[in-house]
Amino acid sequence: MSYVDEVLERVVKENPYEPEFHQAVKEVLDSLRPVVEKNEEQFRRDALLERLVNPERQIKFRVPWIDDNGQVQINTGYRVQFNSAIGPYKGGLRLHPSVNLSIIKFLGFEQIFKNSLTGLPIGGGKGGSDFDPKGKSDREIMKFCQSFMTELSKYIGADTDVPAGDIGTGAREIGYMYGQYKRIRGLFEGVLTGKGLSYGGSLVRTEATGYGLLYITDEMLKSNGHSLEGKTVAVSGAGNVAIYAIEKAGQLGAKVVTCSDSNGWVYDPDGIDVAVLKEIKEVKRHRLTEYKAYRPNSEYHEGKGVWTVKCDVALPCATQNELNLEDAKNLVANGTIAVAEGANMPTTPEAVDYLQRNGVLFLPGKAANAGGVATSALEMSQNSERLHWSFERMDSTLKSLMVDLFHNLEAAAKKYGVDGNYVAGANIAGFEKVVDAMNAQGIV
Ligand code: NDP
Ligand code: 2IT
Repeated sequence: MSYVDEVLERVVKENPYEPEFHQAVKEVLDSLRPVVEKNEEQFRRDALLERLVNPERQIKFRVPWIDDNGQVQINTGYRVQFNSAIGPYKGGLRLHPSVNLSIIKFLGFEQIFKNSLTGLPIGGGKGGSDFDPKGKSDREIMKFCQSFMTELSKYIGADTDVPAGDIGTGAREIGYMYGQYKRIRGLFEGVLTGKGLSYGGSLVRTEATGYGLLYITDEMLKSNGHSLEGKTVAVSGAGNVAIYAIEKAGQLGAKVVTCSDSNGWVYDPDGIDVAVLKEIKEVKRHRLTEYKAYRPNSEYHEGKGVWTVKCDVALPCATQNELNLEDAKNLVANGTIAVAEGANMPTTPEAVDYLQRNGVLFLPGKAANAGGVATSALEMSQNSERLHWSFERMDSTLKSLMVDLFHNLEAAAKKYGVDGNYVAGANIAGFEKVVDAMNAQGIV
């Protein structure tokens, strides 16, 4: 049995009931086969892949808080510190009722390679809780965040582990968590990113994931003889990533005709009005059912349906496994030329395979959504030098970083004989730097 297959088998056996984690590991290790085969003897002797798939540390804790009725509520908190070979652990905190160890481990594992691809000195980690922010009052959110940080603060720090936002964690939650960290540790330091601008946050961090997704998608299209100009785009999600993806797509001359939340989806033939979307989602924190009241020409549908709409480019920006084989077949039948993942692992393995076999350009999340964490790393730099960079400087740095990232993974794919396979290219390019650092630092 090959070394990769042996490790895959062990991962499934030793981590039962973690399907998302198995899925993420399998995708990465499968595409690393050409690299592993070249170094099989050394990697096996050093148990390199076993060390890569085993988190350095995983922390699970109780989060008690009191709701507005005086009832004590209990949630579970997680922080998985996966790999610190190239820098302090870095990755978001997800607040969603679906959160469990499998989801945090898949996200943390992906983060190792994503962070490496940015070219910046950040290791991989992820955390979160099964807390559901929906329907909670502002005070309940604050109480949860304070209790969560009371425990988490023991394990993080500006030079050790720097969390940020993810699903359910935005500027409001980061603010409450930062306040509690400062109160407990007495340190005003860059321990979280995605902070507000008045207390150490960076310009462009809010926009970074969505903007970065569009910069790299445009570069991929150009490299293949197309461009975003004049294209019709389908986006799923209506959160931080989706909103700024829609905004930048418009600025680059494309028209986005869909968005969605967990209840339903919107089709706007004239193009999603991003100001309306921000008003509904960022200001009012309401549901997409309201969109039609602002835009009478649009349609609202219950359930799932974004991928049935005819589009040139599809950008899944909601959550894992939201684009399946049937959706991929719809996209191919509708003539879609490119899919780029704004979310983490939104496309199922069968769907990725179908898209690639049918000639659709496919850019995986660890490359396509890396602009968010890259900008977080630049927020860390600004905090360390106690300076603040301009919007223009941040935006142009983000853009050139995404363009370089694309060419690096394109070159890595070519080097290993899988030209045009950007999944393999991203995994290989991300892996090479991490392995080099792990080898240099000995068996730890
Ligand atoms: P938000 O919480 O801001 O928005 C999430 C959006 O996705 C909402 O519209 C939400 O709908 C929808 N959604 C979430 N879970 C589900 C689900 N189970 N089924 C259907 N719809 C769902 O999160 P972000 O925009 O920050 O994150 C979106 C994705 O992007 C995630 O995969 C995240 O890991 C990834 N990502 C985020 C980065 C960032 O900087 N924020 C960076 C890189 C990746 P509803 O409101 O109904 O729940
Ligand atoms: O998935 C991700 O890359 C994020 N949620 C952002 C992490 C970060 O540290 O900015």
